Amino acid sequence: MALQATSILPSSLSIHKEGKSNLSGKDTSFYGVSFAEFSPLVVRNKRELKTQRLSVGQIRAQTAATSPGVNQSTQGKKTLRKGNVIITGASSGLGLATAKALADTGKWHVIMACRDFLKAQRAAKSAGIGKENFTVMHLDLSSLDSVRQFVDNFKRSGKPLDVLVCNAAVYQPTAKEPSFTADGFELSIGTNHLGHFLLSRLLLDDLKSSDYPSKRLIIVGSITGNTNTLAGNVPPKANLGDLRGMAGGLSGTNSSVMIDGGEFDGAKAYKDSKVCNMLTMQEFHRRYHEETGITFASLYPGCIATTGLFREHIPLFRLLFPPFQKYITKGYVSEEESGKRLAQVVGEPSLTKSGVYWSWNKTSASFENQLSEEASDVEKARKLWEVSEKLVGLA
Ligand code: NDP
Ligand code: PMR
Repeated sequence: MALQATSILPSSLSIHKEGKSNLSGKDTSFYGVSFAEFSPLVVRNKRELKTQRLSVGQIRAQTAATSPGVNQSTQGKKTLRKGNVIITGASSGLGLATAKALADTGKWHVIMACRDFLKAQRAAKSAGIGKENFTVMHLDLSSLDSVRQFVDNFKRSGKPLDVLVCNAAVYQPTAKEPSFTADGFELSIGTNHLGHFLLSRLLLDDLKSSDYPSKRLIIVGSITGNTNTLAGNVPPKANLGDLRGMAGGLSGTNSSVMIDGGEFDGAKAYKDSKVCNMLTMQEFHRRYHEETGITFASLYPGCIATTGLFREHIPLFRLLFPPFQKYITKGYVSEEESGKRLAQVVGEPSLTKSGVYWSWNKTSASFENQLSEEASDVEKARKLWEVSEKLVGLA
């Protein structure tokens, strides 16, 4: 009996090894490819079979069952099933544009994890996202209870989780006084970092047990948190210091509301939160990539100067920022283009490498970018992880 190579697809994929996906380099439609495109996966001889550590009996058993991550059509043609991707903050800007880009392929079902249910529904509708391609689920990242509730609801839905995108953020550049999350953390760090930290930790097992060929956890970073760039040197600069404020709970009662223990500064708190996002991605990579095969990635999608992120900035800034980025720094990207970029990090077969901070050059080609010294500090990442675990009640 001829062995059906297709029946052992997932155990054959070598996507767990950094930068060595054995998916065809030419294949740009990873989502929904026909099986012929996975030709390197064919088991050719007994020795290969041995390395797969599968007996013929096991293979027969797997042949009979549905192949993981795969649907069989009535014509017998096998295609990858629709991927399920959760995107936080998909009600506007980058998150919405990414949801649109993924939904338009017909190969993804997008779970829009948003704090304002109606806004998200309306946004999806006006973006033209087909009803069958998205679900809105309530998530308020500024409440750890809400994060836990969201995770429970998602688990109860019975859907597999293939990709998680931590995209939502708040930016308070003009705030004179700090504001706080439901749990009493300074709002920017609490929402952008701690909410996502808990969410990712609670959903890690779901990602791990997904049978999708490439599962990913993506946390959106930014150039402004990286002090090895011009943009990252515009004051106030990101700096987590020795994390003394964070260790004190960021509540402002017995300690500072800022991670480094300094005076409140909304713009700095946002940039610090982006450093936390990039450090967290790398710490996930170090702790879990080998064991789980999950790809952990971060990115700077370009300067999307028109989004709601700048809603609290003064009107003059909002007027001048887009032309400044378009014509002076040339760092500007449209929301649509940024969505396509993040969608690549979600699903492109060429971007399976884990532990990478992706950026795009002037011709919109992706490349592995360098993080600043602080954003790639291994010891700081470990410490941040441990302090964050305590604050969100995981340790
Ligand atoms: P937007 O303000 O358009 O999007 C942010 C999203 O986060 C909104 O959907 C918002 O919801 C949501 N959000 C805010 N607070 C919460 C919360 N407590 N719970 C759940 N969702 C919440 O900004 P962008 O699209 O620009 O930002 C998206 C990501 O891109 C951020 O991580 C940002 O740091 C990053 N980024 C942006 C750049 C830019 O130039 N704009 C550059 C580099 C990175 P709601 O719609 O209800 O307000
Ligand atoms: Mg910046 C190559 C130059 C470059 C780029 C790519 C950005 C991106 N910025 C650049 C340069 C400069 N900016 C310079 C020279 C200045 C001084 C005039 C400047 C100023 C500036 C301000 C006041 N830039 C800003 C602000 C903001 O309030 C934005 C911010 O920091 O949000 C946190 C911002 C940004 N500049 C960027 C990007 C991507 C942002 C916004 C969003 C983000 O990082 O998430």
